[in-house]
Amino acid sequence: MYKLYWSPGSAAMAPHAVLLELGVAHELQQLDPKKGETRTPEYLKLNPHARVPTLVEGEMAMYESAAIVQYLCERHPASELAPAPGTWQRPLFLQWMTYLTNTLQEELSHWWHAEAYVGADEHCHKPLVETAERNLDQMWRFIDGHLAAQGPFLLGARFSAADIYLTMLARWSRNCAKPANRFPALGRLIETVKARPAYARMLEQEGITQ
Ligand SMILES: N[C@@H](CCC(=O)N[C@@H](CS)C(=O)NCC(=O)O)C(=O)O
Repeated sequence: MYKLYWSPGSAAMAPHAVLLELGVAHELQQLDPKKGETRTPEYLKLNPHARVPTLVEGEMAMYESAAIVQYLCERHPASELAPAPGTWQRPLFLQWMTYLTNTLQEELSHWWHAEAYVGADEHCHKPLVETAERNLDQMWRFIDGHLAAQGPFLLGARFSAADIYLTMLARWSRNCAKPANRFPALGRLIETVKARPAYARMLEQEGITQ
């Protein structure tokens, strides 16, 4: 039985949606970071970074959303949420998952959490946020171009957990000057993923309407 520690709209969205896609037994434990619930001694033993998500399975506890998603796909290969090791699409799946978490997610983090990078002085936030906005625009454009040429999904005709991850990140751009869903091919992918029962259920359970 899996246990997922989460908070609404956070990086836990993708693992949460993947658990529902897989249809595996799991327990959800909601935490409120603002109330210090990610900083209790018990939770810090599971996740020393005091963040969500964390996945627990028996004695095992792991953090990092992208790693959790990849682990769950590996544990449940029959779901075909990721291409199997050794198949030709596997490297592309790994490439996209790493690009999404390492590059796109990091840039979104600059946009949302400038203070974590340049300190509390708000004068320093503007240049970082503006740069992040420009970089994000280029990244969405790049992904949109890829989907237009080789989509409809990141792996072409094949839906995968990488599309779930991308849809989670796309939501985080909703307050940017040009959000991800304004790019046509990207917008179509987002709508397709949001229409999946598991993703829709995740949004409902997290109380997310926009
Ligand atoms: N790279 C991590 C990022 C985790 C992360 O930053 N989580 C945020 C929510 S999206 C969090 O827990 N923030 C609470 C805090 O910083 O107090 C992942 O993808 O799991």
